[in-house]
Amino acid sequence: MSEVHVYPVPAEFASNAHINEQQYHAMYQQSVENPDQFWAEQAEQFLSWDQRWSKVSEYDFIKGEAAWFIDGKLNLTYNCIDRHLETRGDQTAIIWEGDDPADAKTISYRELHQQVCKLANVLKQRGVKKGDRVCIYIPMVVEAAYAMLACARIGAIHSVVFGGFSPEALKDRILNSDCQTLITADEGVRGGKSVPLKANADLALESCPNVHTVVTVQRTGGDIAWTEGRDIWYHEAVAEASDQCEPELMDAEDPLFILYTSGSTGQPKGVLHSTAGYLLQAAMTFKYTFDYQEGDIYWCTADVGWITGHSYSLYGPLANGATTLLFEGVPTYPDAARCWEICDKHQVNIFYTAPTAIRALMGVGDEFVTRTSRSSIKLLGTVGEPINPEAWEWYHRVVGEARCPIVDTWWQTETGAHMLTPLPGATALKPGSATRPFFGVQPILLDNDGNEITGAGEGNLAIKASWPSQIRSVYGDHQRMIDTYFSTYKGYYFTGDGARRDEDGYYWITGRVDDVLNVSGHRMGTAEVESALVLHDDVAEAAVVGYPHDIKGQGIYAYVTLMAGHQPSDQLLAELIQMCVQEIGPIAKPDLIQWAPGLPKTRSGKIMRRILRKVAANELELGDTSTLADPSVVDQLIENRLNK
Ligand code: 6R9
Repeated sequence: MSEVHVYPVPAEFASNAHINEQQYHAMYQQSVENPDQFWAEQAEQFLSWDQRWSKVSEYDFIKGEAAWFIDGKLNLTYNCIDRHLETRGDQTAIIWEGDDPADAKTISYRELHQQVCKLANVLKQRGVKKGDRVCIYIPMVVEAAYAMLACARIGAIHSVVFGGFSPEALKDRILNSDCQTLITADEGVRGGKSVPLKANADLALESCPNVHTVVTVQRTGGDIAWTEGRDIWYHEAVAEASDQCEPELMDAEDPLFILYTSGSTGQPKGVLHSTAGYLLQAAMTFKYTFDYQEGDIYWCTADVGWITGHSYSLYGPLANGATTLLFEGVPTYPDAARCWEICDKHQVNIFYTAPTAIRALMGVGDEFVTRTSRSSIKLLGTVGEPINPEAWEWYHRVVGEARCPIVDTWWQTETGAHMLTPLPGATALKPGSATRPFFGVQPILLDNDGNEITGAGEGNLAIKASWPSQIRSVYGDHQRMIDTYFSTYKGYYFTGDGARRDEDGYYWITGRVDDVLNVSGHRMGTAEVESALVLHDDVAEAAVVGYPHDIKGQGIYAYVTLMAGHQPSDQLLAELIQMCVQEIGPIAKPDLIQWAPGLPKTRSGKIMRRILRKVAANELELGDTSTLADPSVVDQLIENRLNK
C-alpha cells in the first residue's frame, strides 16, 4: 500500500473546537463504559423535554428491538423552532438558493414557526392525525422543510420520496406505508430543466385509492391536471390557516419518519426512526462533527429525499439553532463554479457534500474553483461513499486551500446519524479514512464465521450495542428488520459494509459486501434493477453488478439474456434503459448493458456474481471456475465485455 499522509489537527481547531483530542478520549471512554449515564447527560444538554424519561435505554439485538428515553415526552418542532424564538426569532433559520442564481431568500426562525404552524393546521383540517403517514414528494424548496416539520408538529409520520423517483417507485412507497396524504409541487427545477412532479404523482395515485389529499406547491406555474376534492394548492390553503398550532406531545419512542432505502433483496425497506433518540444524535453529531459554532453558516448539499438531507440539512442544524442552506439546483449549473459561488455569496463556513460531486468537479479543472474566494469556509465534509485519496487531496488542497479539515462521515439511513467520523479539533486525518467512532458507537470487525477480529485487520463491519438514533423497525415488517440487520451475526447490528482497521484504530470502509450498489452515493439493490429489466418481454434473464466508475464511484453493469428468437438492437437497448427509468428513476439507468447468451451458473443454478463483477471490472484473473455448469459461457462474456 502507498504511504498514508497524516494531516494533524490545525492549531486553531485544537484550541478552539468543542472537543479536543483528550476530551474525545475521555468522553468516548465514558460513553461506552457507562452509556446510560452518558446519554442521559447529552439528552439534558441537547433537548428540551416536557417530561423526563424513566429509563435511558433498553434493547435486544436478537429481537431487533431498541428504545431510548422511555416515557420521556417532547416535540421535535419545539426543539427545532419554538425554543429558539425568544433568543433568535429574527435570525435566519434557512437560506434558500434557487436553481437560477438570481433566486434566493432567507427564512427567519419566526417565519419558520409561522409557516410550519400554518401547514400543520392545514393538515389537521384535512383530517391528518398523530400516527398517520404523509408522503412528501417534493423538490428542494423551503416548503420541503415546512412539510417535514409540519408533520412532526402534529405527530404525523413523514415519508419523503426523492423527487428523482419514478411514478412506479412513488406508488410502491405510498402503498407500503399506506400514506393517505401527499405533499408535492407542480414541477421541480434542476439544472435549468423542469421535473414533472405533479404529473408523476397523478400517475402513481391512479393505484392509490386511499390518498384523500394532495397538497401542491406552486413552484413553476406549469400546466398540471387537477382532481377536485382531492387536490388543494399549498399557497391557497396556508393563506387561510392560523399561524398558531400547539405542538403535539410525543413519546420519545413515537415514530418520527419512514425513509425507504435499498437492501440486497426485494423491494426497498421503510426504515423507521423514532423521535427523541434520533433527534438527540442528529443534534449532537451536528455540533461536534462540524464543530458548529454560534453564527456559522452551514450548507449540506444533500436532497431532503435522502437521510443526509433529513439529519444534516434540517433536523441537526435546526435543533442547534443554526442557519442551514437549502440548494435547489445541481453543482454544475450554470457551470462548475456554482458551489463555490454560493459559498461566497452566502459566506458559508461549513460545506458538506458527496465524493461523487467532488470527483465530478475535480474532473473539469481547478479554474472553476480558484476563480472564487472561498475564504469563509473553515470546514469541509463528505458523506455517502468511500472517498478515494486522490479526490480527498484535491478537495483539501484546491477547495480548502490546505486550511480546512475534512470530516469523512460514515453512517447509513439505518443509523440515522454519524457513526464513524473525525472530530475536527480532535482527530488527525488520513485521506480516505472515516477515522474513529463517534461517542457511544462500538464498531467491531467480524470474519465470515462471525469471529471478532482484534487489532489491525479487515472484516465485516458490525456494531456492538445500540445507539440512540438506531433504526427501530422496517415499517410493517419487523421480521425483515431482524433478518436484514440482526441475523447475519447473532447479537450484533450488521452494517452490510466491509472495513479495515489500521494500527491506529482508524477505520477504512471498503464498500458494501452485499448486493447493494452505491451509484453517485445513492443506494440501489442489484435485485431492483434486475426486476426492472426482466419486465421487458424480450428479456429472459438479467444480472446486475457494480463496476468501478471514475465519477459515480460505482456504475451499473447489466448482463442481459434475451428470449430465444430475439436479437439485440439499439432500440431494445433504449427500451431496457427506459424500463429502469420507469420502474425506479433516472438514477437506475444502467451504464453498460452487455448481451449475454448465457450467464455463469453453478450446477445448482446460482448465478456466480463474483465472476460477473470481475468481468465488469475488466479484471480477468477469475479464480476458480471449475464449479460452473458450463465454463465456456465465461469466455464469451470476456470476449464481449464492454469495460476494456
Ligand atoms: C449517509 C448515507 C449508506 C451506505 C453505507 C456505505 C456508504 C456512507 C460513507 C460510506 C464510505 C463514507 N457510505 N458514507 N462509505 N465512507 N463516509 O449515505 O446513507 O444512503 O443509507 O448509504 O453508504 O456503504 O453502508 P445511505
